[in-house]
Amino acid sequence: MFLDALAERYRNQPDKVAIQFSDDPPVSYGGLADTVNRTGNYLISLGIAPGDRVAAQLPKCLPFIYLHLAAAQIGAIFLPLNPAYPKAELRYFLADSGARLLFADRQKQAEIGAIQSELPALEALVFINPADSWESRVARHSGERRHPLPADSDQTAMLLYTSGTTSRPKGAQITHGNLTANITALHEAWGWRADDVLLHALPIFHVHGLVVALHGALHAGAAAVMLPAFDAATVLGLLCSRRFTVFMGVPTMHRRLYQQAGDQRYDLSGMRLLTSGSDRLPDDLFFGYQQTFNVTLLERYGMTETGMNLSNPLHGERRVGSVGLPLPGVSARIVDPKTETPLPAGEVGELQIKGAHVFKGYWGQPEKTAEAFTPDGWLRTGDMGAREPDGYYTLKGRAKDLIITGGLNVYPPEVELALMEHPAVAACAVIGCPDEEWGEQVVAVIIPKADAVTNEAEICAFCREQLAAYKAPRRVLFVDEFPANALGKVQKSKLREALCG
Ligand code: MCA
Repeated sequence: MFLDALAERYRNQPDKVAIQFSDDPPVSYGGLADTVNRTGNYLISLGIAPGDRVAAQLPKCLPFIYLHLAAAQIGAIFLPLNPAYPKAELRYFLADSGARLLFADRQKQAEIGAIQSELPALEALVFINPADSWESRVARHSGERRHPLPADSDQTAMLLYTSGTTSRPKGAQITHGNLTANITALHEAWGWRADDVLLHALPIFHVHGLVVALHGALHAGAAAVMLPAFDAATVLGLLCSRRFTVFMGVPTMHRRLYQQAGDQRYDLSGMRLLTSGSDRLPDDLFFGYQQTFNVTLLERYGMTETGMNLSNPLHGERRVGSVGLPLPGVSARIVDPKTETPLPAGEVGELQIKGAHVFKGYWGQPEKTAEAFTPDGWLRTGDMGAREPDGYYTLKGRAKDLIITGGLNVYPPEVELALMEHPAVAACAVIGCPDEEWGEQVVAVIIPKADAVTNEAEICAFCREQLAAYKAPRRVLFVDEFPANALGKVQKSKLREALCG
């Protein structure tokens, strides 16, 4: 399993650099092992047992990584939470998961300090200053691992919240076996090497940054240089430094790097691997990278519930507009959305996935889990696509109501639920409007109540109290009625045509 492979790296290359945050001294594989073991013993001293949920709402920092690896190592379930989640969302995730422990940024103490009294399962809320030395916090605990690593591949290692057509997010249970299958497939497909140096500019509260990027590097025994956040000028400068071999980003990041380059030409061909994912890579950006940076981006496709499924090849044709071929161990098919019968090459249908990397199910929601799979075990991705005769897949939109903005999924039902809490809103529909930088922007279309007095700024501010800022509408449009079909269902495609401009 992935933790056994990591333990091998700890033993075989203790002095090699594993992780380095730009402002901190580097952490070696031996140092990582010691601090993760101490953190695991620290969590046990706080009463954490296998199966318990340990949540962390922290900025991108070493304590977050130590807690993640330590929780997995002692058989607990790690719940990474976006620092942008306001108290309302945090309360939901903690209640739904039954988290026993939450590590949070001390800067949020005023905002969320009282939350513990509202959550009976939350036995401890530990505020930390991410800049403080975590090593000194756990120093009094043994640096020896006193417990065997989890051996049950079906044991849940992480809970990652994601939504779907329903309104509230669901906790996707990612198991030790899922992580192992995913990371070993990517290790093989992307040719990870111990002498790779990853430039890591992604958030680490999602699969992309935490698993595909960071686990990818650690599994290979490589080095991960962590930037606290993405900044185009900084990243472009570092990519040109020839210190790095791997970089992963979402299209919004790649767009900014491309814009940062302007009319200048750069040669990034020394980079071994540059990937794009979490949203569709626009064709102009694919070709723009070839002209401006002398590299061809490798586009891949994944989901929170599966990690990576399809990828353009490391060696071989990287096809513009395609998400490539099934990764090792992944089965993919295109089916008729109504009959679920497999479709021949070239025909558009729903993409379905099978493999050891596919998640266990949604936490506490057996019925939603059952809905996610066909009777014979294929995962319904909710993404529409087609398979070319030579096996390459292209995505053709979504069967589900979903907006992807800056590489983050926003589910309109979740935003609509928040909007309906506003006293001036009689009805609402949330749509995604195309945006060159973000891919899509969240737009709310509202039918106000009779004689209600409100405006766009007030509605946006209201949403930002309920939801993470990236989910809040960027624009609010007021209408008298919605286009509806014969069943009275709002036709969002007509709203997009009429209002997205
Ligand atoms: C930040 N803002 C956003 C987003 N991010 N608005 C819409 N969509 C976003 N994604 C807003 C903030 O709320 C803020 O608004 C303003 O932009 C500036 O905030 P800042 O944090 O400075 O934003 P940024 O630095 O410009 O962020 C852009 C970004 C970020 C770096 C592209 O969005 C990002 O890191 N995206 C990657 C997300 C990711 O890791 N996705 C993987 C999911 P205001 O000023 O009004 O407060 S996993 C997945 O999708 C699957 C598994 C897969 O295939 O990978």
